[in-house]
Amino acid sequence: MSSYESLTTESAVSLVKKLGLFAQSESLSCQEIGDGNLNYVFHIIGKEKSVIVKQALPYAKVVGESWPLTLERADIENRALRLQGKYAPDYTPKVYYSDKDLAITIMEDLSHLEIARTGLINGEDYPLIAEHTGEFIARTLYSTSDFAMGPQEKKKLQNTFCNPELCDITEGLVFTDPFFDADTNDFEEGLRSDVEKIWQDTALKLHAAQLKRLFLTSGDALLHGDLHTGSIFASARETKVIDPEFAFYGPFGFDIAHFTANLFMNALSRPESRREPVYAHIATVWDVFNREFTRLWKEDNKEAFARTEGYLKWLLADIFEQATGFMGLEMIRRTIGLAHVKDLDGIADTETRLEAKRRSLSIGARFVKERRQFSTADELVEAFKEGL
Ligand code: SR1
Ligand code: MG
Repeated sequence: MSSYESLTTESAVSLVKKLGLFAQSESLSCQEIGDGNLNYVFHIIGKEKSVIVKQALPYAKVVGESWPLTLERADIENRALRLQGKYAPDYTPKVYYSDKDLAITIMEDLSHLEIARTGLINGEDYPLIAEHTGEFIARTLYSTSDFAMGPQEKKKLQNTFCNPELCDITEGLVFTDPFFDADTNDFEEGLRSDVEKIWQDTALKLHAAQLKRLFLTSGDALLHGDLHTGSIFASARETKVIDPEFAFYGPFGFDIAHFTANLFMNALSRPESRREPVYAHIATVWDVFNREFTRLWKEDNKEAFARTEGYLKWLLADIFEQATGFMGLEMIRRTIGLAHVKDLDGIADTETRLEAKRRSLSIGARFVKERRQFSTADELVEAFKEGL
């Protein structure tokens, strides 16, 4: 029988003391600081150290108890963090303790950093964020792929990261619902005619269906699964990727697509004169991803065809094409689906906000439909500028 009960600030403090992370006599401060959609996050501070206690709730916090959700995701997150910590230690928070029954992970306190989405909205540029995130994605993906592990070991690991309920959220909220008059959709009335055009755009729906199939069936590597700018803590020098509860074996292009889509949506929220650093991040993350993936491919590869001329070049081009499509879908769903982004929702002036959301929809749709016609990040940035 499971011993799950949801933590309070008091029971979170008792737990960290019982685990010996702090002395029984120490006076600790504890605050629930979770502002995500799904979990409680307790920040516990002592005299000399501090920790984060993250607990999954048996339902989606963003909707309430009417949307039950598996607690298994805490175990997925904890195991994904440990693997990401193995392959990309500089960019992953340290895990101190986890408990499957209580659905908790106790980890490094990153409160000296800031959630990148918040910082980017407030005009921070984080000069190293794209380089670090590109390395994180290339290393975690390559290291869990057939190329690095060999098919047998990879399949064994893949079996332990099935994550059907969280994948179902993505399949619904990202790939399906925005293209139909679904109850989960949430958009401003001023966008209704734009949204109805999307629902009637058969060509766009066919592309969405093709990309959804890729997400459903491609098990290339262990993805983070939700790598938007709210899943990154950053400063001018450091980057840490958090919250891999959506981790599962999926297509290589998915994580980089969500990172770049959220950068483009941040660019939409900035005045034109402040957009260049964001465009530079999009070029850098692709450069670094390609460079690092190539380095790992050449250094350690179990695939017999690894040195076959043209294979790596074809694979990187294929990843770019699928990522361009996934990026467009993320730009569409964050505008009209259930889960929005503060970058766009936070634009105070109604007409400016609606215009930015219309741009996110039209540019997103172009990325989805024309994904085969782009081959470099600079071309994506050019297309984005044309769409403004
Ligand atoms: C009910 S969860 C809504 C969204 O929040 C997560 O961060 C994922 O992006 C998901 O789609
Ligand atoms: Mg999250």
